[in-house]
Amino acid sequence: MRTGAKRKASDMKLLFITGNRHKFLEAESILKGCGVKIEHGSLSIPEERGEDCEAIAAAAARAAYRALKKPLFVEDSGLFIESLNGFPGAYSAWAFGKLGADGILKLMTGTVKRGAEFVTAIAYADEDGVRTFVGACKGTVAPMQRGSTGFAYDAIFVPEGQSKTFAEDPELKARVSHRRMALEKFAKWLEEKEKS
Ligand code: ITT
Repeated sequence: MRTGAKRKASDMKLLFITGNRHKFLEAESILKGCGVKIEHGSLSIPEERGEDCEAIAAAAARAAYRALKKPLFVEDSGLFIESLNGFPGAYSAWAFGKLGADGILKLMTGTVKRGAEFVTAIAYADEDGVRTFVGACKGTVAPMQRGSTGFAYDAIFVPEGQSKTFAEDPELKARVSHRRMALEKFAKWLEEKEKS
């Protein structure tokens, strides 16, 4: 028998497996606006190594579904900095733990080229397999940390066409972030799935 995946999206409480509370709260708020309710789940799944957030998220969703046997989604994200050849990218969590945002700024000392992109890959798994939804937000790396909201690299990332960092303007982040872009695609797909 099908489980949560066949219920109406508006009735569903989808399981989001993540160890990052900030990600969960942002996703909860964005998806609520799309009529999708989520619940938090924790599961220790060894993360696949690689540079591609989409492939990492897909592997994690597959492993989590194999373990829990219920519809769920995971997210893999990263900040890809042009002048650092995409670093920290899919290694963002690790790099933040080792260097922090200031360590990344130090690597960029004297760098005029400040382009960067935040990427989020959502992977949803159910009995039909895995679907992925990728969102991106282009911007620049600020010369110093600014702002006090959000998490990790929010204080050094300024989205394209803006002057404030994500950490200075959480409402801006909620409107234009990589996470919003991926989750909106995901919510749209869930809605279509419900209709079919
Ligand atoms: P889970 O894998 O358990 O979901 P995680 O934090 O380890 O949590 P990732 O492997 O996807 O998740 O690491 C992404 C890292 O990228 C995250 O820990 C932050 O350092 C950074 N990051 C991702 N999204 C961000 C955002 O919106 N703002 C600031 N930093 C972000």
